[in-house]
Amino acid sequence: MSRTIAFGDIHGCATALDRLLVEIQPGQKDTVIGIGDYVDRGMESARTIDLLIDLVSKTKFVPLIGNHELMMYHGLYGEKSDLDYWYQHGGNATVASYGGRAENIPQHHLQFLSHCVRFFETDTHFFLHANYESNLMLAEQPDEVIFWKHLKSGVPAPHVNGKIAVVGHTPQHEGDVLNLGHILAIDTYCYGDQWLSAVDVEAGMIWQANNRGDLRVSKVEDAPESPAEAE
Ligand SMILES: [Mn+2]
Repeated sequence: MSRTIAFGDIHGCATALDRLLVEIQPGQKDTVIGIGDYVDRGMESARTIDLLIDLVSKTKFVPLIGNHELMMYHGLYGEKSDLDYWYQHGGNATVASYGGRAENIPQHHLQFLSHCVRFFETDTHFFLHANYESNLMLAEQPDEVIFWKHLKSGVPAPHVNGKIAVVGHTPQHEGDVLNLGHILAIDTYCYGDQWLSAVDVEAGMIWQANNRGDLRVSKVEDAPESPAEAE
């Protein structure tokens, strides 16, 4: 049996990620998608990247780019102002997890960052970090939408490809996956003391863990009849 499992925004919450991986035990037949924002804000970005690199050999792992990976990349390779910007948006926590010096970030972690991709799709779903333009091909989505635009500043119409979108980036402050029918929002605010979610998108199964190591399992709820507000 092969599964398609998407992980929401991790933001350095390695304890929660580790708990989910122990529970789910993804294997060689499973496609695992990281929705982006692996680093920043939480305490354990370095260990998070280690856990994700481990998934590369154990599963079919597709790490997407989030806006925080972009900020980190530009911070490390760009101007001083890019570094300052990253630090102000949670990069300080990431560097702290490497012992307080950006120079300590190992080469294989930088390589992992450079291998992250903008989007992924299956026959039924597509996956990207933040948001999309419904009438543009996935490869043509602008950076400011695919990496940055919150759902609360605009819930798009169903994409012309007819598939269900799976996105992160817009934190669901109550800790619950949001099902809008054509969009599944899976950032459940782990770094804000809520939950990290992993969703088997075909089975509609949700696993959630937090930084205390608690685990809960549920099903994706039916979408509301009337258009709902993204939190
Ligand atoms: Mn984000």
